[in-house]
This record gives sequence, C-alpha cells and structure tokens, in this order.
Amino acid sequence: MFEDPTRLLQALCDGPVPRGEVNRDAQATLEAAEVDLREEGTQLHLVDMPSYGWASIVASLEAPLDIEYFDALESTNAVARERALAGQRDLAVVAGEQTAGRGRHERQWASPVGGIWCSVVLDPDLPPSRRPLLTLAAAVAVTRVAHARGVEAVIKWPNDVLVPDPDGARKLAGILTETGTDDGGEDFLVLGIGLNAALEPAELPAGATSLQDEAGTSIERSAILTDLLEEVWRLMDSPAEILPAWREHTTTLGREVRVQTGDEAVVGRAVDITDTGGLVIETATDRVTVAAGDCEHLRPV
Ligand code: BT5
Repeated sequence: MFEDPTRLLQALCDGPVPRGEVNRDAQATLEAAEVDLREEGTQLHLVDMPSYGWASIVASLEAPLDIEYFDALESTNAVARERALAGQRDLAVVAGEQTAGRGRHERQWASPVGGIWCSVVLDPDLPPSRRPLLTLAAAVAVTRVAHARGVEAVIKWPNDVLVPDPDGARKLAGILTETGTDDGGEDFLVLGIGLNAALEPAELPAGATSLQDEAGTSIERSAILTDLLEEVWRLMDSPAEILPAWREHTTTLGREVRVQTGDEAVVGRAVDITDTGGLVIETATDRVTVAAGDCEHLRPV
C-alpha cells in the first residue's frame, strides 16, 4: 500500500500502480501538487506534472530531505527559519520566485521566476567554530553542479560563485547562512542558496549571470536543484572533503584582496583558509585572519 505520497509518485514514475494499492490521501496530496493522474480500469497512471515544483523535485531526489515548495514567497530563508525554530530539520524550502529575497547585511537578492531559490534546514553536526565550513560546502556544491553543465564557475571567499570574465566576473550564485537555536535548545543551520538558473541576463542585476546564459542551453531547474541538494547532503556527511574541494575551486587564494569587516578593511594577499573557514591575509605589515566579510579581488578573477 502506498501511503507516502513521495513513494507513490516515485512508483508512478516507473509505471502504472494498481488502484487497490493507492492510499486516497496520498493520491490527493499528489493532485494538490498539480500532478495529473488518470484512473484506468484497475490502474492509476501518471499523465503529467509541473516541470518545476514539489512533485518534480521529490520524484528524482535521492537525498533524505523533505521538500516544501511554494510558487512565491517573500524569502525561503524566513520560512526555513520558522520551520527550524519549530524543531524541523533535513528540510528544503523552495520557491518559484521570491518577492523579498535577501542577501547578506539585508541587501536585496533579485529572485524572479526561473532561478533556484532554496533554503536547507540542517542539524549543524559540527562544533560551532567549524560551522562556517558548512557554508563553504554550499558554494562547493553549486560549483560542482555548474561544472557538470560545462560552466567553469569559481568561488570567491567566502561563498560567492562567479563565472570569470576578462572584464571582471559575473555572479552566478550567492549563499546566505543563518544559524540559531530552537525552542528545544537544539542548534540549527539554514543554508540559503540562490542560483541563477533559467534566467536571461536582462532579468538580473548588472554583474550577474545565469547557468542558462553561460551554458548556452536551456536549463531544467528540477534536475539542477536535485543535483544541488544531493551534493549538499553528501558534503554534510563528509565534512573533511569540504576544505580541499573549496581550495580546488576558489580563485581568492594567492590574490590581492580587500576584505571589509564592519568599519574595517584589510588589504593584502590572501594566502590561506583556516580549518574554520577564515581567510588568512598577508598585509604590508602583518598576517591577519578574517572570519567574515565582503571580499573584493583587487584584480579580475
Ligand atoms: C548573497 O548576498 O550573495 C546571498 C544571496 C542569498 C540568496 C538566497 S535565495 C534563497 C535564500 N532566500 C533568501 O532570501 N536569500 C537566500 P550578498 O553577498 O550580500 O550579495 C548581494 C548582492 O548581490 C546584491 O547587493 C546585488 O549586488 C547582487 N545580486 C542581487 N541579486 C542577484 C542575483 N540574482 N544574481 C547575482 N547577483 C545578485
């Protein structure tokens, strides 16, 4: 008996399912997610489903994450935070578009239909000092997904994903991490990932680019998102893999940078990353480690 809508959907993707094995509530959940089903004799058939939404995501996702999908939200991070405070974990909140997407320091994040806007609620299974690594993991995951589509993305510390360009670099994705403690005293981590997927440059702010534009082909958001979530999940499980992968993909190390942290700016050569994700900078007079900040590469990526 298929009582779990996700399992029912996955079975229907492989072929018709005997109606006698279908729980009515599970069927109703699929119909509410606009999955088009047809009852024929003793069989239930899958006819169609929206190309991007809860159904298309859970149909192929191979990571143990629950999915909540909304056509439009102010910010997936805000909803993810509410869920986290209520004790939920291992959940991805996904929106077709965001009406008030946020960057760091309350900057605006343009989030029209066509992008991947998603926030993953996780149990930060590392000591607090090492949790910044989990943010780096999200940048690694995005970069790997871009590479798999032939887009040579790179990471700028801490977690901007850019596509190099002789005139500078264009921003493909950004990550906004939030942490907190729920009502039961358990810590949580919200990894907010914004990836410009199936978007035209004209739909994005100046200096931004999209997977579709860089790859020169049309982009299927569901497949990208499921690859991304699976990659995030894998890296969470193997934190030792995160820093080596981040080093491999970053263009910040070895470069002259200016890092703004609050009112202070540190200018020098970025020489290393610590095992807690801090950037080590050699200035004219000193060696300084910055834990967080806005980093500018003083010469193009
Ligand atoms: C970031 O901030 O790069 C983090 C962005 C995180 C967005 C995700 S989407 C899902 C989740 N829900 C949310 O509400 N947020 C997260 P920051 O480093 O502060 O960069 C922000 C700057 O990037 C802006 O000031 C613009 O210059 C630029 N920008 C805005 N929208 C962009 C876009 N779609 N693509 C590239 N650049 C953009």
